[in-house]
Amino acid sequence: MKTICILGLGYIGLPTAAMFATHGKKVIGVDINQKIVNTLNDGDIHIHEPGLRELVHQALSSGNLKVSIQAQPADVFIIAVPTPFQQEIAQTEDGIKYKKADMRYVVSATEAILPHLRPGNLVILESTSPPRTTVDLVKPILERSGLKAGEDFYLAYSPERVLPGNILYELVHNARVIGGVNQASAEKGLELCQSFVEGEILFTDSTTAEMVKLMENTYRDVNIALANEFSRLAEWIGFDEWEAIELANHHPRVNILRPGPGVGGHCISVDPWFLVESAPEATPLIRQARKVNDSQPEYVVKLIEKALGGLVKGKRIAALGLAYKPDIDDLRESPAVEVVKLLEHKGAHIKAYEPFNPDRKFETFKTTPSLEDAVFDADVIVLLVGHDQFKSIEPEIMANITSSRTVVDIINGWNKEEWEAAGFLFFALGDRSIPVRLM
Ligand code: SAJ
Repeated sequence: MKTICILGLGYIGLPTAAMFATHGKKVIGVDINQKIVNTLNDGDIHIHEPGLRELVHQALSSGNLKVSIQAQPADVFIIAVPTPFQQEIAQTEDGIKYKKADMRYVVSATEAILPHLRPGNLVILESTSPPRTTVDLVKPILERSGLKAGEDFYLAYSPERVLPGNILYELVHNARVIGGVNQASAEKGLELCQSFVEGEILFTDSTTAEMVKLMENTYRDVNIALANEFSRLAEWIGFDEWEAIELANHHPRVNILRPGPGVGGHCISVDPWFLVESAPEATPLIRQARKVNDSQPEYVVKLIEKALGGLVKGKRIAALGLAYKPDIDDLRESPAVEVVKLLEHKGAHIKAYEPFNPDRKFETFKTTPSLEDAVFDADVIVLLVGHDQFKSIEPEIMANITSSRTVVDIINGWNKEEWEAAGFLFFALGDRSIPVRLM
């Protein structure tokens, strides 16, 4: 297994390609987007991820990594293309609404492998996919070659579970699950992973491996929904949710997650739907959690309205952070972007500052080049994402660069007493001091 062809050079494919290439494998990284291929060939990268630029540079300059828009013959093929959901909402006969996975990229990546598939090859699907994708979708396409999966070539599903922001460490150190269509396929996968994985490598069948990934992210989604629901209770009942969570988490079997503007990214806000799609009637809890998390931006907007004494129309709002989570540039499914869009829709004038995406154009607004530009004439400053650079802002310094004397902290990033001492009215998600019920 000397040569590896990786299809999809995104958040998973590119780090994986660079990792194999810097561990002695010959890697062909394939992306259908010519712009991405050009960027990489020009020595640049299209993703912000700590350490990735250096690793890709090392991989390319060693000659072990080559990038191309077309798949090429190899010993191993790894599919790491996106699996978004379809835009149209599906519905069961009983009227249950749900979102369905869009598997077009997996299908076309698998079809791109087909002309190059040879006896003895290993194909690994890494894209998060609905249960049974490996056996029901990928296998039949590859078997159009006349070769049999598990007999003539090896086929496995191995979910990638690295955390954006910490990808390079987790690629090496996380436990890895390999689900083969048969034992021999899983063993081949193990042999490959051993070239750089230092975490435990665990075997199973391909459908169980698909479920492992979906269950992990769904577990997280449901638990974040609970934390978000608690933030609504904080306003109803009048307690400080952050303090209550901190105290509850001293219990040896409790670990309540953090409330926030909602759940974003391409994983946790998407993957639970893959389970719902498989059995809409059997997944009411998962659906409800999605509903709670998807409605959290609306709730946050109500909180901002409250802080402004009722209406946001005509108000100048400085939004700090648009990424889907702290210290990364990724804006996919970001609830912070959703909050900004909802505020704009209600007639607010938004100035959003996103340090990892300054001066970026959105449909109806553009991010400011600097923090000062966003806040100087604001009526209210809203902290939406816990980027380190925001959490370390001194309230006295902010007081000097803004006309605003009101802040709304959605992520528990700032210290209420300090901001009040600097002359700000301080509102926060999950804070007892919100006087009137918002719902
Ligand atoms: N969030 C909260 N409260 C929390 C934790 C997260 O509101 O207590 C929000 C974040 O702000 C963000 C979203 O949830 O909007 C997701 O963030 P995350 O850091 O929990 O996870 P992701 O989406 O970046 O990465 C997840 C990880 N899965 C799990 O932790 C189970 C990662 O290991 C997976 O590899 C990744 O999904 C993936 O690719 O599926």
